[in-house]
Amino acid sequence: MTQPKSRIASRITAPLVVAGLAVLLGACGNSNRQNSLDPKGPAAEKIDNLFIPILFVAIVIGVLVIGATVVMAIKFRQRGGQPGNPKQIHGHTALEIGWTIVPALILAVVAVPTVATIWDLAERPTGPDVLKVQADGSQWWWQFELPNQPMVPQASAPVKGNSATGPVLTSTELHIPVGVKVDVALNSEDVIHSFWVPELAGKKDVMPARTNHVTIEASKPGTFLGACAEYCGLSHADMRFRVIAQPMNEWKAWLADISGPPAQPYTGAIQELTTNTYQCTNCHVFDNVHTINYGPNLTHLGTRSTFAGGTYEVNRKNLMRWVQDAPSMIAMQSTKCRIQPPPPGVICTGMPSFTKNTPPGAKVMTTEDAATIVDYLLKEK
Ligand code: HEC
Ligand SMILES: [Cu+2]
Repeated sequence: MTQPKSRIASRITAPLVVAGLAVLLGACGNSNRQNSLDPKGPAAEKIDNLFIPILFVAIVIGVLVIGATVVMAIKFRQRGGQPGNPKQIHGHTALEIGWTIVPALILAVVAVPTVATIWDLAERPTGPDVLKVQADGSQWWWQFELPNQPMVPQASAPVKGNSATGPVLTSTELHIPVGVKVDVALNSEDVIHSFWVPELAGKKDVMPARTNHVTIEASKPGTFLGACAEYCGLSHADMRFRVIAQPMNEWKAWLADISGPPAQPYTGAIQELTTNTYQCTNCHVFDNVHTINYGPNLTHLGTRSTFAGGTYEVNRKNLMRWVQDAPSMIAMQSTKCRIQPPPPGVICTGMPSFTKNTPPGAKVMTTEDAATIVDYLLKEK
């Protein structure tokens, strides 16, 4: 005995729909810490306050339109024994004016708070209490620069590379004080990225050769997850960052630490390995001396919980693999630059491999040397 096709189909469809719904609803949990409907700061709150009422307007209109369509389709469906076409009508002036004016009015009403919010959010905060931060997006990591500013506590004695002489540079993790407006200037070193911390503010494009601004502020202490929100290459999903909001005194202590000299002496074996042997210093600094650099500032790396665009936890295993062969841990690098030698015309950017595709002038890295470097980095608190 064979079953009708439609019954077989419905037997497959039902579990599929249930499974789909489970996956969909699973994504709705509040715990992902990237929920723009759970705002933790004034900018995100303003967006939420605009979104929710407009969502309800849209739901009402949606239900009315879809409801009317379904009713019409049932009521005026072709019934058996009826001639082909229903009665044809042409033009109904009152109806047509009505369905033009009503949506126009609804849109006009919705536009008022929308435009007001856009203007409100575009306004850059001013005054001595505003913290100014520079965020630089590169494929695929973020650098944060806290320039010398009145809020930055000046060290009493000049310390090499500290905030008294240069900007405070860090990557992947941006610390901000709670309840302070942070004016983030955004630049890209390469392609278009987008800066988004859903619980704190809306998205803002990060462009090459143009500076955009976004204001973030956290009402409470916490860690807020951010991500690049503009597709920027195969490793786009690994271009994450986190904003860590701390009470003012804690933040000042963090700033003093992060802008201070390295925790351990940067001399002897570690200096030799990172400058001459492997030339890490072509792209990185280890001693907080701020010249503009191609790669992240590695001073105090051990204070961070993640590295490489927030993709990997700072631990021995991950760093050992990274320091020797970083491209194998970056999705887009894997397609081009892991091959030795790289295909003609391919420009390898980012962190090079020191075991597979060693940069000219550098040695092929030994495990012992990698361990020395990683041990140093992990202690760099
Ligand atoms: C050609 C430039 C270049 C050289 C040379 C280089 N790096 Fe990097 N490195 C980078 C770039 C760019 C990144 C960021 C890439 C990313 O996150 O995808 C990076 C990231 C890192 C990170 C992660 C830091 C963070 O904040 O995410 C560590 C650790 C690191 N490099 C260590 C080293 C060590 C140790 C050496 C020498 C053995 C070295 N690098 C040599 C360019 C370089
Ligand atoms: Cu990006």
